[in-house]
Amino acid sequence: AGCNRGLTVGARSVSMSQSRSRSSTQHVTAGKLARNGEEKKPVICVEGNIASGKTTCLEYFSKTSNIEILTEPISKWRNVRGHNPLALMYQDPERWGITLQTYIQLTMLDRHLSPVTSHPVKMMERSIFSAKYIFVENLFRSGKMPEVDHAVLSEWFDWITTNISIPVDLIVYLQTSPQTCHERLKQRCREEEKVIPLEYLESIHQLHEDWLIKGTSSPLPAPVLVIPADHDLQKMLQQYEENRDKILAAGCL
Ligand code: D5M
Repeated sequence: AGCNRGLTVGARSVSMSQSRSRSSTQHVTAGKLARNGEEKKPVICVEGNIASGKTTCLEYFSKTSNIEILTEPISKWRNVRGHNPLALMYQDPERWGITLQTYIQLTMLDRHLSPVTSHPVKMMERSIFSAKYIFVENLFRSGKMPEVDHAVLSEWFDWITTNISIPVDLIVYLQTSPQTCHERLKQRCREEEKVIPLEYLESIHQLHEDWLIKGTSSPLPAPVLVIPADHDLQKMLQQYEENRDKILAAGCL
């Protein structure tokens, strides 16, 4: 109530058209099995390339706002009953891509459906949508995922998004250059990621741009707020401060 539903998001490029977003949202949420008694609260997904600074963004909001933060379940991807499908995927994507992506799809769905808490707003690191539209598509398009694996994953994804309500109210896109991500990746030194070349980050970047900026690849589940994220920590925190109210008002967009 009291929200201006015609509001256009974002200072820079809220570059998707509202009508496109709305129809996509309807496509994603229409006629779904809603969880009994679950109240509607705004859901914000923070999207961006690997090492684009999502953790810093989430930390800023967890410290400054009454908000529920749901990080990517990466510890699960690195240890499922003693196995590390994330490392296996980086070592041999043709063999293990489907294994990791099936598990990521499950764990991201679990995040989206996480039980209601008392926080008025929910902020997630990535989404089931970017898992499919960015990472699965990248594996497939680069010839590292067999067509049959892609078909099976797509059937799962389509079933899930047709039959289960997965509302998203705002996507915050941390827009970086692949070079910046490559530098940050080297600094954080995560064991599995030592094999990631710049070209991988360039492909992931391009898919983000096609999806969130150009609107030419996959449906948008929500409006997009773009935050340029090549800057140093201080400038990034300043941008989060400037955009804070707008982001937290996501449910009104
Ligand atoms: O991503 C954490 C790590 O997880 C990084 O190595 C990328 C990887 N990742 C995240 N989502 C996916 C999907 N869907 N497929 C394959 N790999 C993925 P970070 O960007 O640091 O949060």
